[in-house]
Amino acid sequence: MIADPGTARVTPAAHAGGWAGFDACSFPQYIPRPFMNAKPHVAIVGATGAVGIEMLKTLEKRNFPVGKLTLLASARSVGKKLTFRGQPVAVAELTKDSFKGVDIALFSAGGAISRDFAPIAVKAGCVVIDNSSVFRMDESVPLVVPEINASDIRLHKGIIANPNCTTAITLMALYPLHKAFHVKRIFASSYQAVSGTGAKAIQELKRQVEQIVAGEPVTKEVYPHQIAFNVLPQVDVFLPNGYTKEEAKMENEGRKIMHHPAFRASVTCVRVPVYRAHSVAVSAEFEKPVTVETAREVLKKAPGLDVVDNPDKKEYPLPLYASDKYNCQVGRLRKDSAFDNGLCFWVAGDQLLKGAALNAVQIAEELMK
Ligand code: 2RA
Repeated sequence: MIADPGTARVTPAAHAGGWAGFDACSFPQYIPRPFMNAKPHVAIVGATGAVGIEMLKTLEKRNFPVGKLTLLASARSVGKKLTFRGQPVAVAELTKDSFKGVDIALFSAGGAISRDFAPIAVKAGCVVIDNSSVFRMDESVPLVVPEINASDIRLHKGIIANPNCTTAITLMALYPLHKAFHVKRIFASSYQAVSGTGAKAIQELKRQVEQIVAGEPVTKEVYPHQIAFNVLPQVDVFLPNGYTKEEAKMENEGRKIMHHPAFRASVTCVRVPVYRAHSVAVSAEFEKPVTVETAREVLKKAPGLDVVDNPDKKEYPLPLYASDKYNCQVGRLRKDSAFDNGLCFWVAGDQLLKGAALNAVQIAEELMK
């Protein structure tokens, strides 16, 4: 049985022997390969979605050595063509026979598709890099941010999970600080862009802004409330403890990625009328004393992270400028006034890239090493 990572809070004790306390999902049919094809056949499942399109662009931009490319989606996208290296590539329908000869499959088509098709792909001999939450807390599945725990990739049994976008962006700044000062707990609030919900939510924000400007009644299809000129303190569904699934992921996935079973996180996730890039305000408490200066030195050296922190010049990370960038940005560094060994910071990152497509392609790059 695979536990839904959003529904259970993982206790520190449950982590003691491994990544997590969930039942293992094993893939006995997976036969490890001695080496990866030097020019792998790559498939993108969910190729026409917001993340799928970014996966395609990222493979091209980073010159990933794609030998053959297969683009897969639901029947209604068949016939569409996407461009890769200047050539049109037709989208094919995802079926159980889609994975013959495929070496690496990047999945971003939602949890139900991953649950049904990832084991089929593994059985066909493919390594799956999955962007859904379905396998993240399964103890047989590495959950990876390459800048943090790339070595976990080697333990895969056919599936490697991409983390939740808000968690990945937060950890890009938190993990280097953890290595230096040992984090105990965080309190955080996220400011999440509508593209995290998907293409329909982008259209909803645009439509509502136009309706308001035109003095027309606002229509709602995606969110339960108007998102234009508003903020919604709900991302994903509520759990019995009052947190949402999105909020629970920060602690559960953070523990697994950082190999830090005692990590605590109390998070409020908020949807904001921003098209792209998530931001997170974090108050972190550490075991060791931390100063702004020592934290800045640590963060300056962190891979995949830019320090944008010049309050005198009103310079700090902004989602508008973090969009389309591979690196996350951190700023507003200050001593936390409520903790003895505390630091506040603000981190922003493109959730379609570091929170999804880029992270997946980075995992694929690690597989090639
Ligand atoms: C969101 N966490 O922003 C999602 C995207 N993966 O809602």
